[in-house]
Amino acid sequence: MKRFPAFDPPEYVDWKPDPALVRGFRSTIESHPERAGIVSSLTPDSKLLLYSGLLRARLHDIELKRWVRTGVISKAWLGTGEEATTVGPVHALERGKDIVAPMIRNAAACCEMGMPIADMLRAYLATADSPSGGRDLHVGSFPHGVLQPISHVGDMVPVIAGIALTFKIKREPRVALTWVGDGSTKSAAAHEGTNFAAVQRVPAIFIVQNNQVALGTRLEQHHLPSNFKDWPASYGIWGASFDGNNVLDAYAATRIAAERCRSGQGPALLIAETFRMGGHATHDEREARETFSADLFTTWGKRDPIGLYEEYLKEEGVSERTLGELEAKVTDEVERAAREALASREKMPDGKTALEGVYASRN
Ligand SMILES: Cc1ncc(C[n+]2csc(CCOP(=O)(O)OP(=O)(O)O)c2C)c(N)n1
Ligand SMILES: [Mg+2]
Repeated sequence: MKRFPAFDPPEYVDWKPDPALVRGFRSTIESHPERAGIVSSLTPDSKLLLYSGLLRARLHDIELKRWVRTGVISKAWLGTGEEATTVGPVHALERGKDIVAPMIRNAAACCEMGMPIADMLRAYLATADSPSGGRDLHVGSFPHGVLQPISHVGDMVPVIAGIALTFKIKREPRVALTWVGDGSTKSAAAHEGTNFAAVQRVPAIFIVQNNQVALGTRLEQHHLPSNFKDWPASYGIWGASFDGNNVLDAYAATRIAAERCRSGQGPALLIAETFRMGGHATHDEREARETFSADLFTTWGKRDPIGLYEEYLKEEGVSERTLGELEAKVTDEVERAAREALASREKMPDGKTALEGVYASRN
């Protein structure tokens, strides 16, 4: 894809495929027969939809970064480098039926569940026609099956456990999914919610999104084991790890988890290993470079989830022209959404509307 020197992490600007990592992308899937079977049953179109999803996620974030740099907004929380951990799992769900609760770094879940990108961007502008009427930059849309994130990290875990419990009680073959940051796993709410889901055997998927950092605290400062591999067993539930920079691995692992949920086998705890290629938000990118060694950025920068997936698709016979056409389409979609959202700035909410929609009506 086109790289953006003004907005991309420096490691992405001149991104070149590393042959060993390109081979590794494929062998990660091939080394797991069940996942390999799921990937081989994907149609060429579904594989391209995953590619568009990754591009949409990246370009949405680039638009926000552009807005920060040009003074439209003061700050944005991005998912750069972690796109596959959001896009793969959402595509593995039954959209229109299942429910997701993205955290702010999983914004791409909104558009991949069908929300207009313009609405996602409007949330940052707090316009009257934004999803929460200007109340909050956290985005959700119940009709699209997307819960608006609660700012308190970890709190979506018990919410998702509760929604999954209703699916179980109503005997609906539906799945509820949320992502939990490595740091957020340390919250009481995440622990209570995961344990509740475990003992009630509800159809919930929890994805631990281990991007190696929580704000400015490195993983080893808040987590003594070197990874999360033992966590599913500690709750007595099924779990698996996937490569958080490999959209196909993320997709296949979630498909397996969702099928288990739908057939009444209880919740799943998936662990995604990935890396935050920027700051916690746009305000602390310099600090993030001090939090981690330059080597770590170099290592993970080579594993750009979009670059690696492009190489995979090319090996599968997808032409550069097809990739380019898709990129042009998604670019146009995001640029149009940005123009629409900016036009909404004429519609700022009246102060009194803050009192509306706080409580559900009785009728
Ligand atoms: C309960 C609670 N404590 C602290 C915060 C402030 N806070 C927001 S994001 C964050 C770090 C979360 O780290 P992690 O769960 O690893 O997610 P990441 O940002 O890395 O995606 C913190 C401490 C909060 N929002 N909620
Ligand atoms: Mg984290």
